[in-house]
Parts: sequence; C-alpha cells; structure tokens
Amino acid sequence: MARLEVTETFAGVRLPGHLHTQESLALAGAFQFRPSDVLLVTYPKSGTTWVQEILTLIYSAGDPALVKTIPNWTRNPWLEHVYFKELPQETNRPRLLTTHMPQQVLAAALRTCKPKVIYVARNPKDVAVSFYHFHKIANFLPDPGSFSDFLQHFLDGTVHFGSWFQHIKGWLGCQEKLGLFFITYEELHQDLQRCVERLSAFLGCPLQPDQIASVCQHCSFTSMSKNIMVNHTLLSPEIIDLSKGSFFRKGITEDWRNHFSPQQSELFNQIYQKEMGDCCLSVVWHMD
Ligand code: PPS
Repeated sequence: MARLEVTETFAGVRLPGHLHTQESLALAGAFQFRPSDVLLVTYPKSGTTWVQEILTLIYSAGDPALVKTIPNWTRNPWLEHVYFKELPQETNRPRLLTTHMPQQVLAAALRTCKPKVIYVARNPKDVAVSFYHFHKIANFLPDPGSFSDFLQHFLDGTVHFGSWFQHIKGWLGCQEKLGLFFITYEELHQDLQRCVERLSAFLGCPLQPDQIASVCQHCSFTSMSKNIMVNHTLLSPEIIDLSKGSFFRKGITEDWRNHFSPQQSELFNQIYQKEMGDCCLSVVWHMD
C-alpha cells in the first residue's frame, strides 16, 4: 500500500490515499465499539502520538515494555487506516483506538455503544506550523508550498484532514453526550504528571506515584524521540523522509511565533474569533 499520489474524499474531507481507501473509511464509520474501548480523537499534529504513548503506559502501569516493542500504529491503531481490519480484535485488555475522523463519521457508531472518548487539542497556530513541517517529510501529503500558501489552505480548511475549526467544533458539540474527556497539548506541557493522573482517573485505572513517575519518564519528548516504535524510523523513506526533518521536530508550545508574520497572526485571530466565538471552548491559547 503506497498510493502516495492518491487523494480520497470522504465526508467532505480530503485524506491521503496512502492508508485510506473508501472501504477502510466506510468500515470506520460502521465500527462496532465496545464500552471498554478507549478512542483517542485528534486533528493531526495535536499530540496524538504523545497521548497514544501515555495511554499504553497507563494501561501497563508505567512498564515501558509494550511501548518499546510494539509500534504505536499496532498498539493504538487508527480506525480508518487500511490495515485496521487485519488487526486482531479479541483481547482481554481495553482496545486503545485512534482516529483523526470528523465527528459526523463516527457519531452513529458512538451513539449505540459508548466507549471512553478522549479529545486532544492544540493551539491551532502551532498545529498549522507542525503540519506544515510534516508535509515536507510525509510523501503521502501534497507539497505544502510556502508557509504562507499552506497557512491559507489551513485557514480555508482545504488541507488534507479538513478544517481544524470544523473538527474541534464537531467533537466539542457532542462533548456531553459522549462524556468526552478534553485535554490540550499545552496542559500536557504545563503539568504532565497532573494530566496523567486525570487521564488514569478518567480511565478507571488508578496508578501509584512511582507508576505515574514512570509514565512521565517514558513519554517525555527525549524518550519518545529515541523510541523507534514511534519515531518513524521503521517506515520506508519513500513514505516518511527523515532526511528532510524529524517527526519529533521541536515538541514545544508557541513555535508559531517563529513562523507567523504580524499580518498572518492578525488574520488567523480574526478567523479564529469568527469560527470559535460561539464555541464552548474554555481553553484560551496564547494567540497574541
Ligand atoms: S500525527 O502525525 O497527527 O500523529 O502527529 P501528532 O502526534 O498529533 O503530533 C506531532 C507533534 O507532537 C509533538 N510531540 C511531542 N511534544 C512534546 N512531548 C512529547 N512527548 C511529544 N510527542 C510528540 C511532535 O514533536 C509534533 O510537534 P512539533 O511541533 O512538530 O514538534
């Protein structure tokens, strides 16, 4: 499966044909969840891999054996990817699932059998920067052009995976109905230990202080960037070309300040205000 030049459109969203087919996307929409499932939902570049690592470590009580021996796409697979149907579904552990899908694709499946849903969000200015750099190394995404060109597509919602605004508004719109646990990349940065405690309480998986310390140690940027199960070195350079940049690029907040001109920042803020003004989002990112 390479299909590096193919783009699929599903539910109005453009997706890379590498790893997505109409069949795999339809299967995601019809997926039979179980109440014991844990579904991690993100817009790309929001902290997906970080939280995948945290979830595996929480369910392993801080033991790094699994995160060091099984790739993240096998232990926390994306529902919508082509290989998903091949993965064994019978397990006595909670299934840790991941998705970038917009809410409307999974709404029906989630309504019938409520898994635990975790939504991770990140300052969209930093998402745009991280996504831009990822386009340069991911050969299954289009050439991003200049940062200015890419930012315009990001704001228009014409990038692959669709509009950041529609994604977050869609999922937050059913926060109560799904009992969705909302957390941000910025909170993980500010107080990782507290976030691990909150997540483990939400999952009904309480940990001892030494186990929490071990989770935090093994999901640090330094540990993860060296872990071949997540740092993308297992992938062929035809798919992800790490000679052009790193998947674990900077791992910081507010890198947007190094990329946005004052005019781009102002335009972004105007659109953010227009799109998010009525939204119940209580997080205030540093947008100025
Ligand atoms: S993807 O492709 O959607 O799965 O990408 P995703 O994992 O959501 O986001 C990648 C960005 O998250 C950063 N990252 C981390 N930051 C801090 N600490 C840890 N442990 C960590 N793990 C991943 C990663 O560096 C990408 O952000 P940028 O800003 O590009 O560095």
